[in-house]
Amino acid sequence: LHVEKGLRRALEASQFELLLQPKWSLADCKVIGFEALLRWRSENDGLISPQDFIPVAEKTGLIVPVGEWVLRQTLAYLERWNELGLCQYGIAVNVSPLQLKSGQFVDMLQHLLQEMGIAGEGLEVEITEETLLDGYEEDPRVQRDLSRIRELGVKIAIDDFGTGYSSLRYLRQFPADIVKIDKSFVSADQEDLVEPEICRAVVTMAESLGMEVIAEGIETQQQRQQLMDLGCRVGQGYLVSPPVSFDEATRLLLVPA
Ligand code: G
Ligand code: G
Ligand code: MN
Ligand code: NA
Repeated sequence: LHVEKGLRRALEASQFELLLQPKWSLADCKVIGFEALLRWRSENDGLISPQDFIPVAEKTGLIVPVGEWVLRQTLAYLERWNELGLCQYGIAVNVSPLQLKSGQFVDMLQHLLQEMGIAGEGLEVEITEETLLDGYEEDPRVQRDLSRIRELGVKIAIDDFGTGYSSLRYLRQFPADIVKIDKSFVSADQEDLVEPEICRAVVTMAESLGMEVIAEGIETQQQRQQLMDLGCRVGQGYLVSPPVSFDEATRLLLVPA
């Protein structure tokens, strides 16, 4: 109840901040796009991670307005970059299962793109493998929603891939453009890849299906090199950058390191 009240106030008092984490080319570490990651700066409890408030937002239905705020903010960022001539950079947003199940997500997405005059091509939607596994066969609406999202030009990425205990052959049934290898296979406390065989299998399978692969959680040069050797081309992780503010992200694009 405490968190629910806080979330309502956060929406009114704009206590949310949407950080951006770069996605980069493994070969030269050049930034090619971003993932939007939400933060809540609470008056009483400081910075709260989405892991701690998204579940409450889902239970209370507040995930719908929170999700709308995230989308609006993302489109506002893209609009700003368009004005600065930085229109080749896209942003991926995380969408929770409850947002999809609310049945309002795609209508809202379509409406906001129209209202703000932004092309869907600048946007990606990240949906976890678990959500896809749960929803895809049982709920025909999820399938229809995914098709509609792609018709808007928006790309679909399967997030946290490999954690949903699905076998690789499930990959072919999802209408996705991008597969994100979960960071648990990439980094832990050592220097090398944790599960090179799994990374290789995902890369091979995704390539044969014409999907792009992004490796998450890259923290060391060794991991970057090993992933390149496995045929992976794009990555994300602290090695190049943690999630940063919009201004910092824009600076990265205007003044490349
Ligand atoms: O940034 P990070 O560690 O702290 O994110 C923690 C979890 O919260 C991740 O699983 C991430 O996908 C999720 N998350 C981050 N931002 C959002 C968001 O805007 N919406 C939803 N639904 N989940 C998010
Ligand atoms: O579940 P999802 O993949 O959407 O969330 C990404 C999460 O991973 C975020 O919480 C983000 O802050 C975190 N993250 C990003 N880069 C790294 C990294 O290099 N190492 C670790 N351990 N976590 C990372
Ligand atoms: Mn994600
Ligand atoms: Na992920």
